[in-house]
Amino acid sequence: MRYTFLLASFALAASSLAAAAPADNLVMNGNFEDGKGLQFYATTGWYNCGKGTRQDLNARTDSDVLMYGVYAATVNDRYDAANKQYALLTHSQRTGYSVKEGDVFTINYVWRPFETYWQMSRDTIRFYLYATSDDKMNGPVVWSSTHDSDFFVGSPDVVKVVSQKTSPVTAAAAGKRLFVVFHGIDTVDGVEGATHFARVDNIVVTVARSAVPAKK
Ligand SMILES: [Ca+2]
Ligand SMILES: [Ca+2]
Repeated sequence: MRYTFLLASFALAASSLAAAAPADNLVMNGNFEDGKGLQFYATTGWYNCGKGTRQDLNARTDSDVLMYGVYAATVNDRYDAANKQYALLTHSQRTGYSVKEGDVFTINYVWRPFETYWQMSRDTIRFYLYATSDDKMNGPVVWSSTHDSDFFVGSPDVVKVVSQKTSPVTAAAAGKRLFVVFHGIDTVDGVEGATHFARVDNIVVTVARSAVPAKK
């Protein structure tokens, strides 16, 4: 009887563990908890490909508006449209995943504005997934999918959950490495000016094979 109970308990524990295990997240350190400092060079997995590519800027914060765990990414909305340069703080990661034709990715994350330093009716979070012909971060793009969050509505004390699906990977990108980039963007002017901040956390990017072959 006791043995059966133990077995049942073990089975339950094992199934709970399986259920609790996250789907295969293609992003390393998507919760920003790994690292030995706040800067990009001290935050595991993340590189600043933003304007100036300064790795001494803060990739994450451990103060003010915390979300999950101790750290969250800090982003801003500055995008130099004239020069097509990303925001000053632009998190990028060369994942360990090689894309396949027809792959569709699901992007999940949470975010919130940083108090009043975010323009609710014009600033959003932008995620950009892509692959390049030479597998270099700034190489020729052969497939990409861009996704903006909605504008933030409601109390900035409540985090918003975002879940979006990319377009299918095209044949031209098959076998190339997946890059994940995100930053804030001012949808109205997107140019230099006052800098507005927000927080992003718990990024999970998973892959599902598309039922529909990608267009060639
Ligand atoms: Ca976190
Ligand atoms: Ca703005």
